[in-house]
Amino acid sequence: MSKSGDYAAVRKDIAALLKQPEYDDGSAGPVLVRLAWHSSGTYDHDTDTGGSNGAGMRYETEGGDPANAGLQHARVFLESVKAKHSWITYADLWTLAGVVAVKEMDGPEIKWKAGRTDYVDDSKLPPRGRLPDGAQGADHIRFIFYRMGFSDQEIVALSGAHNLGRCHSDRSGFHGAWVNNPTRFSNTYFRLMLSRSWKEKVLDNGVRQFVHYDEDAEEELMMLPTDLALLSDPSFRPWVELYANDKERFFADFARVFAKLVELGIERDATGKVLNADNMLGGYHS
Ligand code: DDH
Repeated sequence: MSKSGDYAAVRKDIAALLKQPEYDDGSAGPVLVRLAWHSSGTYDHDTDTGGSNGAGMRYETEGGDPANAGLQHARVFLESVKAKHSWITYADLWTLAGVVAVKEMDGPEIKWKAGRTDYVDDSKLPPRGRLPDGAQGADHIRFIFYRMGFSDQEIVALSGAHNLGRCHSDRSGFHGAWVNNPTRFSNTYFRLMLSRSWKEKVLDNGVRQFVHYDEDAEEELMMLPTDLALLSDPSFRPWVELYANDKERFFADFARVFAKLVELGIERDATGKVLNADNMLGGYHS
């Protein structure tokens, strides 16, 4: 057990569990990044509902949402960290794990602040259906991400996370990785999107995606219909081109926007103290 508030100790233990020789590409990193994103990406700006506060994926309504299939692996990986540092909230642990994983996979340093609560406020629960559907196009992407308060540029920067990890037929129905080295953060996703020819493929399960095969590659690479919508949309495309050509700029923008993502719905005072955590906890105990 570490001293309450020793986030450096938590970061160290998250970094130490990333190597998982028996799992996927040998790393828990990508699925931890997805856990941080899905715990935050239910946020709705207008109604101030959803977001990482409450760590709702611990419960069936959100945890059992088909959009979150597979994320139990990420939560199980983190249980040993939670056991050792029981003072940290799940909401903080899940978002911090994504931030640490990006950095450990050679990505940018992302600013992260503590203070999220695990108190479940029933009036803030997100309905299912708030996360994006990879089978759709640009209108859908905008509908989902504008709801959280992101711009077109921010949407493209965030999508660069698909440089990490892979699709699993038994989770989303899609299959394969976007890049050849899916445990190293880079701008390769944007470069491949622009430079390869993507052919439509209907998988045995009826799911439609796009694929490309390089002669010297170990496996066929893939893109979701939503990924390629970034190419065909005139307002998204210039950002794809910028990030493909300027890795530093992509890293800087990704770091800023991911930090914004994990802050959705978290209200802080000028000192950074979370306002909608202590108040709720107070109510909870009374
Ligand atoms: Fe994603 N994503 N994502 N994604 N995502 C999947 C995997 C991963 C969409 C669909 C899928 C973001 C945006 C979108 C990661 C991070 C981020 C899978 C495959 C699907 C499907 C799941 C599976 O089968 O296991 C769609 C649609 C969008 C969209 O923008 C329209 C964003 C914004 C992020 C982020 O982190 C900021 C990561 C990492 C993975 C790899 C997970 C793994 O297990 O590996």
